[in-house]
Amino acid sequence: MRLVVVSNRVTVPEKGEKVAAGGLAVALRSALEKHGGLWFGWSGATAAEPAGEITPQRHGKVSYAVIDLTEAERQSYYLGFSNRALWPLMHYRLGLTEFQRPDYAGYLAVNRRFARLLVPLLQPDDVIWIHDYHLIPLAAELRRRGVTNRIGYFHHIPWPPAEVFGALPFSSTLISSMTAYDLIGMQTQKDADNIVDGLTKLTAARREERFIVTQQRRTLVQAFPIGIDVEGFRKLAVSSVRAATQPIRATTGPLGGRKLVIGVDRLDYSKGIVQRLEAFGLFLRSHPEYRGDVGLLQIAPPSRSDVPEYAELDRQSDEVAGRLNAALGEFDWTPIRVVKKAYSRSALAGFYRRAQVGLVTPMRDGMNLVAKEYVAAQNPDDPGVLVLSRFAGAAQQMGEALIVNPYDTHEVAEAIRTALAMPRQERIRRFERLYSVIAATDIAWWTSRYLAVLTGKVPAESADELPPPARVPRRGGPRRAVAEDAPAEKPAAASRRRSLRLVKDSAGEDEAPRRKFAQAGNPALLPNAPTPR
Ligand code: ADQ
Repeated sequence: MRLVVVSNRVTVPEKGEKVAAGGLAVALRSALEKHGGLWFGWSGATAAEPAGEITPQRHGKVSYAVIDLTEAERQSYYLGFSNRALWPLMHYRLGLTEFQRPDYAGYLAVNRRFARLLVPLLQPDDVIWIHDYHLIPLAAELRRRGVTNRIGYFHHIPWPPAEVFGALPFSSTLISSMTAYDLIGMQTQKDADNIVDGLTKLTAARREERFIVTQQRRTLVQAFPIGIDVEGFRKLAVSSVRAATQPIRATTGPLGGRKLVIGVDRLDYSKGIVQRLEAFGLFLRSHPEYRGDVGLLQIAPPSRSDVPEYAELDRQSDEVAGRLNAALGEFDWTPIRVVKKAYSRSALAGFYRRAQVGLVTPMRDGMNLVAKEYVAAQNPDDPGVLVLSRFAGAAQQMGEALIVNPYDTHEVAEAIRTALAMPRQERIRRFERLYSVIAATDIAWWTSRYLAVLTGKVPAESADELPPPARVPRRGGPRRAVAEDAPAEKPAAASRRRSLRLVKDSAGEDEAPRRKFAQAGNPALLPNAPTPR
């Protein structure tokens, strides 16, 4: 079998380029390398004329076939129908859903063109795996052109109930095109139930156990919770904190010995960033004893800035952070910092490990990989606490986080306080459970499981079996935790550390070591403390 992956955006690697650790793109690339394969999609660029035909470029065992879109296609297919109609609709935000007939026509036309250009590149034993909401009708277009290969779809974002989806004009036509797939993969069981509900209510298809049945086909609908490269990300976090790279020094340096709460998201209204800033402000107002002692770092690079709702969100987050900082800040302490840039995986992993609280509070999210990255990056001996929205798909697997309703600012504010005050043993217990779940269902498990079900190697009856919990990283007690996170140091610093160790060795459990170290004046030796400049 050869694997053909189709996704909206495809990045062709530069010659000799090393692939960064982690992420969906890396996992797909390694699946393609294993089976030999083709990756097809939009280059992300625009051209004056629509592409006529494409010649794949080969990199090792993988060929890349990318096309440019015209500016009109980018506007209608990508910005219009995909991001102003489908994205808000799928995230249950009917009020933001903006439907325009010409956008829908552009969306269908691009899907038709993808199909027309892909068909000549296909071979009889190819297995085709199509990704995400930009390409829902692609399988139907391929079938119309006589393609009989196995075709699977994976939906990375939520799927709403039929009453919400049905509000979209042409919703029946769009959803019925899903029956051209052999396998529909969803992030959670709730999403799988919703699409089955939509298919049975809005089309003539009927349900038979886990299948949706039409005259042409039986389509299996199944949840496959997506994961990350947990072990790889954990190692990255350890090495990032040890190396104390520049972005980490520059961003966490000004914190001194203060605690850090972190949020990391694309700047998107589904992520609940403004509501999160308000919750942090409320936490500081309700618990003034924490003022001056803890800061929120919100990393939020802008995305889709040519969609008006995103530009407005950008303005709003600045406005709220500015207002709260002005009301609550001190001359030597800024409670909230919003940083709008993308960081390397290594720097992000270091930030997560430094943070005592990971604040992941989307209003709605397919899965949310940041929740998994935050847990993977923690120090097993002194882990931070994850505060997680119940509306993130990740909450279905990560019940040991502090689960909150992001619409309830008071609840989120109180969860921040609970997380900051949580005793070490309780933090370790929760971390170990979370880690064992995300490590068992990591990105390698996800890709191989999906492909095994799509190719029939795993029968439909066992498709929803999950692996047993994985082993958690070894703990070595507070001493090992310190050694693991201490930055590479000069001999003079090492001798200072030896004398400070006496303080640590006499310290009790829980928060005591942190306080004693801080009093001893060397925050660099604290498990999660920022490195001095
Ligand atoms: P996204 O909406 O993009 O993905 P998410 O799952 O959180 O959301 O993934 C974001 C990724 O971007 C993470 O790997 C994160 O580390 C990275 N990232 C965010 N800010 C960054 C920054 N400043 N610098 C560098 N990297 C940054 C969609 C769905 C999700 C689903 C994924 C995968 O919306 O629900 O989990 O696909 O299926």
